[in-house]
Amino acid sequence: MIYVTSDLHGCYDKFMRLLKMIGLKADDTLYILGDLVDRGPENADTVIAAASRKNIRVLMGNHDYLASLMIQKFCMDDGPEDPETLRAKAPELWDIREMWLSDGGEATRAEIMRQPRQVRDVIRRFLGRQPVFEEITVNGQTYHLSHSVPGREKLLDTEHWDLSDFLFGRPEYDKVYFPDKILVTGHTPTGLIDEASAGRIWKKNNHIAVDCGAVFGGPLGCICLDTGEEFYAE
Ligand SMILES: [Mn+2]
Repeated sequence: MIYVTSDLHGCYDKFMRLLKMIGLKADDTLYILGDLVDRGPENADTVIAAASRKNIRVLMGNHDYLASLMIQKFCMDDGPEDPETLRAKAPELWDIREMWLSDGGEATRAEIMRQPRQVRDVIRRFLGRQPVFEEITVNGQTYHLSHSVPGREKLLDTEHWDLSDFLFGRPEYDKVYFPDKILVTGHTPTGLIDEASAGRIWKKNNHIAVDCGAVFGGPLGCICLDTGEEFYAE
């Protein structure tokens, strides 16, 4: 069976409950469409749990990309942490660091700094090396999986794709992109697509949006692509 979830954001307990709920077997695959870290309570454990299972495939989200870069630049030394010393390591990224910290990165940073250097390195490598999209076929139906997608015109213009389109893109949920392909994405909590769908997986116009806002108090949503069955770990 193929399962898809997204936007764990350090919600380790919900992640563990979801794994139990779906009963993930050795020959099943669970896709996580990015944003393993930031905002939530257990970011390091969430990454390690995902990285250590062969039947879990992770695609990169914007928070994973940024966390990987920030850990590499600012979190690998154990020396003094005064702002001047830190800033000197990568002055060109200092503003981005501030943005990351205020957008949920502080939770990840604090946890990462408590880990041995070797573990930090494993986490930042894992977060930084995942693919941004994957296309799969289940029961004859093709699915495009990624953290996000850009607008329809941009996605159809394959020559001008940019990495950031799949990390920060703004999907047009009111448009069918492909008549024969379903786009499965996270990144946008479903309550923002349609208020009535808050906390539930949203399906329409050959889109499936799976981010149910686990870190904002919603469940961690998951869909089985073979059966259509939905799972919600509270
Ligand atoms: Mn995101």
